[in-house]
Parts: sequence; structure tokens; C-alpha cells
Amino acid sequence: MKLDRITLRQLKMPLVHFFETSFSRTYSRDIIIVEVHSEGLSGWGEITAGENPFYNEEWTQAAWMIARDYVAPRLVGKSLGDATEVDPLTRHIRGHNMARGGVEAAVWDLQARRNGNPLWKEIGGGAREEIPCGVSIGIQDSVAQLLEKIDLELNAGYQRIKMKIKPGWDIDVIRQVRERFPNIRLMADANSAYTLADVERLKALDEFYLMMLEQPLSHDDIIDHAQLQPKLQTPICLDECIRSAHHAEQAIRLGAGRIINIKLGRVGGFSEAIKLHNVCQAAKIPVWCGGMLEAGIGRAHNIALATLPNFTLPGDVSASKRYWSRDIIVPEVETTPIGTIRRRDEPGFGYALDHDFINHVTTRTESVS
Ligand code: OSB
Ligand code: MG
Repeated sequence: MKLDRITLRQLKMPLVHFFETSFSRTYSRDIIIVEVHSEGLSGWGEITAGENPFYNEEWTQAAWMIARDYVAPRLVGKSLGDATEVDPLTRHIRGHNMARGGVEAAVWDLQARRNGNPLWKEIGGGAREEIPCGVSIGIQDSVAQLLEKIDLELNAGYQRIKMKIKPGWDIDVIRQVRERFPNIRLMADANSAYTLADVERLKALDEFYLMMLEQPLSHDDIIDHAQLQPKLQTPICLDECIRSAHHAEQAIRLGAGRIINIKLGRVGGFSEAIKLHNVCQAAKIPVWCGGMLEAGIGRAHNIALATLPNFTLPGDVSASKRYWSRDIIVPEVETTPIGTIRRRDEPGFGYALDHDFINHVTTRTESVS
């Protein structure tokens, strides 16, 4: 696989509804998509960095520069045996996993297309034909709005509800959700909004029998989570603090959580995501696929990833229409009435690109050759 050229495109895409976490509210996304050109074929990836460095240190502008000035130049002109060679070629770039991972995923897509395989087969997935889906529901302006949204998503068939929490939008809100929906699979994601000083408040959540509590403590902490987990009945799920398979090994060894959310970008691409998946599988720690408000390319890559065997819990990968009035792929990602997404059998990530629409929402383009 000779990599001839890498093109970055930045897209401006308004969300159909704002998305609020404990760290910020987003109305519109600035998304970078990556095209890797090779001998007349192209592979596509998406860089999942947010608009601000609040989820992790990455953000669109920085990711653009890292991809253009550090990742792409290390790959362009090289002849690769296969996509596993991308990670070692960019690994000495410290951090910036999303920028590295978006390009890495594009090379996997390219390889799948060259081999005429669906991406899920290329990465060794395919344990299931349909992936189980949940939804992530942001902090709302009122509890009434949250209840209405949950009702809507349950009616659409989604298998579990994740609600975002923060101090002041937690115990009382979850209590009202539980009163209205006593039997649903419910979980909460704090995005690092608490510290060990909040142990009593977090213990109070046990009464709501949540499936899990996601990343309650600092984005870069494992040790405090290990201290918190034995004090809670609710399983802790780690997100932000797991950036590599090695972190997962350490977290599991310390007992910092019982579940891990795997995000392709956060860990730097498919190679590392697969390693992390395997570490968790060996330790009997179930995983699920997280999301970063992706457009269609990132969404499709997540679907492929979630066909690996240990992705046994419903993930945050959901229908395009929950986020976009029009997605950049055709067809859009859709769910079945039982809250699953079917994997696709076309070569590569399995959906067609809507090039006209991509051009329409592109705000800048640069190529490295
Ligand atoms: O913590 O999982 C998170 C979105 C942006 C940043 C962080 C997170 C999220 C989500 C959204 O929960 C999941 C999705 O893409 O549907
Ligand atoms: Mg999370």
C-alpha cells in the first residue's frame, strides 16, 4: 500500500439539538475528515477531537496541525505492508491520539477496500451482525425535557439510556427519571465532574441501581477511581482516563472499574482499540463503544469496531438523525426497531460518501503529498 497523498477537510455541521456535558454545551461541530490516497483508491477516517480542549487536550485546530504537520508527513510516500504499521510510525507523537487515530482509521478503511472486505472483517470483527445500541442524552434545560427525550428514545427502541450528570444535575434528576422509568437500563456519565470529596454523593446513587457510572473522577486519574469503586455498589465504567491498552491493564489490576468504554479516537485508532479490547476480554471486563458526536464516517468505523466479540454491552453509537439533519454518508446510519444497527457488507466502512454535501459543508481543505 503506497500512500501517495493525505487530504484533510474541515466540516462545519450544526447539531439538530445542543449537546451538553458537565464540561460544555455544543451547538455545532467542526469535524476533520481524512482521505488517504493510494494507487487510485481512497480510504476515509474521521478525527474525533471536539471544538474545545475540554473532553481531553485535543481540539479541532490543534488536531488539524498535528495531522498535517506530524502524522501525514510520517506516512506519505511510504509503502506499507498493512495498516498495523501506521501506529508505530506515529506513536512517538506524544498524546494527540484522536489526530493520530483518525488517520490510522483511514488507512484501515483503505486496506479493507483494497482487499474487497468490509472493515469489520478486516479488523477481525464480525462476532455479531447487529450491534446493540444505547443513546447518550445530554444535560437539558429542564427535567421535563429530559423525561420527554428518554421517552422518545425508548420508543425508538434503544436498549439503554445514558444521561449526563454533574453536581446539581444528579441525584434529584436521576430520582425523577427512575420514578418515571423504573425498569429501564439506565446509566450516568459524569465526564470527570467529581472528586473523592464527593464519595457520599456518589454512594447515594447506588439506590438507583444504575448499570454503571461513567468516569466520575478526574480525566487523568486511575488511582482515585480504584479507591472509589469498592465504596460503591454501582459499577464504574472508565472513559477519559483509558488512553491505551496499558492504561486498561493498570486500571484492571487496581480495580478502578468493572467496565470500559472504548473510543477509537481516544486510544489512537484501531490497532490500539483492538489491543485494549483483548486486554479487557482476557480479564472478563466487558466493553462498549463510545461516541464523540461523530459524522457518518466516524459512526461507521464505530459500528465495525463494535462487532469485536467483547463489545457485549449496548454502546453510544446511534442513528445519524439524532445528531444531523443530513449526514455525510448514504444511506445514513439507521437503527432497527429493537435498537440495533446492522453491520454492512460493502468493502470498507460500508456506506457511500455524499461528496456534494461534504463539499457544501467544507470550510477548509489541505493536502500533504
Ligand atoms: O463522554 O461519552 C462521552 C460526547 C462528547 C464528548 C464525550 C462524550 C460524549 C457522549 C456522546 O456521550 C456519545 C455520542 O456520540 O452519541
Ligand atoms: Mg463518557
